Parts: sequence; structure tokens; C-alpha cells
Amino acid sequence: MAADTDAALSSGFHLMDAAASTQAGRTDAIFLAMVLLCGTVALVLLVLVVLFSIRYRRGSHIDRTPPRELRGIEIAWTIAPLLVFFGIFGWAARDFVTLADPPADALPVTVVAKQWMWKLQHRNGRREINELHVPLGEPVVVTMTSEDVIHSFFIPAFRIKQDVLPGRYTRLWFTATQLGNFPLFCSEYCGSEHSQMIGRVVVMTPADYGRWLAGGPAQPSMGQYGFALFRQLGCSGCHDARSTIHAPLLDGIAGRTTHLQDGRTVVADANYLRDSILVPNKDVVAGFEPVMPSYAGQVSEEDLGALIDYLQSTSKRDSP
Ligand code: HEC
Ligand SMILES: [Cu+2]
Repeated sequence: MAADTDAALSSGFHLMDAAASTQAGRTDAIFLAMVLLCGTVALVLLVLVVLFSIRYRRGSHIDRTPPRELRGIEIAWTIAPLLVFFGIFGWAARDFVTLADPPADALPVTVVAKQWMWKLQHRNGRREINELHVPLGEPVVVTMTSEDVIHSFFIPAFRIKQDVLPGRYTRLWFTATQLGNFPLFCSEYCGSEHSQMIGRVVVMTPADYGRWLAGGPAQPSMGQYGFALFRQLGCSGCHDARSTIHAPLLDGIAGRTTHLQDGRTVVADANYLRDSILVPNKDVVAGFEPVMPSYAGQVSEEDLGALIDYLQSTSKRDSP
């Protein structure tokens, strides 16, 4: 099976890790361009330093009258590097923005980091620890949070890294371009066993991945589990259309623009939904009383993820 070829772990001499995602080639190109550019400048300066120190050494008979002012040259060598740096900035910024904007059809995976392991869950409810199975050639978006301290989700072969913070969601997406196993590291020092917070990404053919995803113990999908919680925690008691309490309807809330009491407007992304549940008085919806209780300390990160997945799935269901 393809997953047996440990592409990134194979022995031998590598200057660079395998480049196994669509992002990897682009990041490598910027890296190479910077190394060449900086290397060339450093080399030219080095050669000039050596030449000048020989040419103008003490005791050499050479014309030492100061040169006349060459303003044109000074302006040119100030402006040219500036433009080059702006160019590099624009180039890198474009890739950076792309990384922050996952395609709409990307496969969602939630990640909860804790000292010292990665807990991952797929949409259909399948869970894994320190392993992430993904299909080849399909975009995958990971939404991450931490139960304790700051961690960092790092897949060198994909050239992606993102801090994982307690109290909020961060996300990242990638499309794998090579079958095999690739190391997953925590790259933010997070305590005594930080160096053992290691996992792997297993890239499979879409058919193998489909079989893998359907395997495992039978369990409710994240959305189904979230819906059960929605009733169990009493959310539906207020938010149901038939409720006697005046609370906003949550069908189709994800991505909706909400007007708040203090005049701000916010787009309901995962972080907004998270805060609505844990710190409801922070963003009170216009036209409603701040009567919603906080659920901080009552829901685990996994349950919160499932609740949000359920809220988000109501939008998908309603959209054409
Ligand atoms: C006691 C009634 C009550 C309960 C229980 C309750 N809510 Fe609310 N909720 C409200 C009210 C009222 C608002 C609007 C005022 C505000 O924003 O605080 C609201 C706002 C929200 C919003 C923001 C809505 C928007 O349009 O932006 C979300 C999301 C939400 N609740 C989710 C939940 C979830 C999930 C639960 C269960 C874990 C829950 N609520 C439990 C009354 C309730
Ligand atoms: Cu860590």
C-alpha cells in the first residue's frame, strides 16, 4: 500500500525535505529566490571588501582624493533594492493570503492540541490521535484549538505551520501531492514533553481514503453529535422557533452578518460562534436581551467543535 513508502522519513542526504503539497513548490521558490539574491549581494560585497582593502591598504601609492559626488548612482542603488524588496513582499504576501483562504469545498478536519498530543476528528465523526489521514490531491482545511498552552501545527513536507492557541480557532489548508507518510510536529515549545508531540500525516489515494474514513467504530457525525448537544444543553429551549424566549434563530447562521447592540457588525465565523457560546455578553445581538448563559467550563473543546459544526451545517443545508 502506498502509505508504506515513508517518503519523508527515508534515509539519505537531503538538502530539502520532500515537497509534498501544492504550497511546497511556491514556498521553495521564494526561499530559493531569497537565498540567491542575498547570496549574490553578500558575495559582491565580500569581493569588494577584499579588493578595496588590498587596493587602498596603507602604504599603497594610489590616488586618495575624494570622488566627486555621484548623486545619480546613490539614488539608483537606494531605489533599486527598495523596489526588489517590495516585489518580494508582494510575492510572499500573495501566497500568505492564499493560505488564509481555504477553498469552499475543502475537507474539514478539527484539531485539538494538548500537552502532549494531537487529537483530530473528521466530519463524519471518525477520530484519530497523532495521525491525520488525508486524500491525495484534495484540499483539506484544519481548524485548530488548544486545551492548554500554545502549540504549533507544523508539516515540514507541506511547508505549512500555524500556531494553535487556547481560547480561539486558527486554521490552515493544504492539498497533498504525494502519497506516503510525512511527519507532523509541534513547533512551539509547550512543556517538558514537547519534543515527543510528534505525529504523522498519511496521504492516501482518494479511494483508500474513502474506505479508511468509512471504517472504524460506528459513531454519530460531528453535526449529529452537535445537534444532540444542542438539545441536551438546552440551547434549543431558547433558540427553537417555537420557544417562548426571545432568542435569534440559528439556522444558517454561519457566514451571516450579525448586527450587534453596540452598533458593530460581525460576520459569524467559527471564532464568533465560539465566543457566542462561551462569552455570550461580549457580542450581544441587536434587538435581544443578554439573557444567554455562558457555557464556559461546561463544554469540552471537542463538544464545542461539534456544536459549531452543527451550527455551520445548518447553513450548508439551507444554501442552494
Ligand atoms: C436562556 C436562553 C438561551 C440559551 C439557553 C442559549 N441561548 Fe444562545 N442566545 C440567546 C439570546 C437571547 C441571544 C441573543 C443575545 C446575545 O447575543 O447574547 C443568543 C445568541 C446566541 C448566538 C448568536 C446569534 C447571532 O445571531 O449572532 C449563538 C451562536 C447562540 N446564542 C448559540 C447558543 C448555543 C449553541 C446554546 C447552547 C449551548 C445557546 N445559545 C443557549 C439565548 C439563549
Ligand atoms: Cu505542543
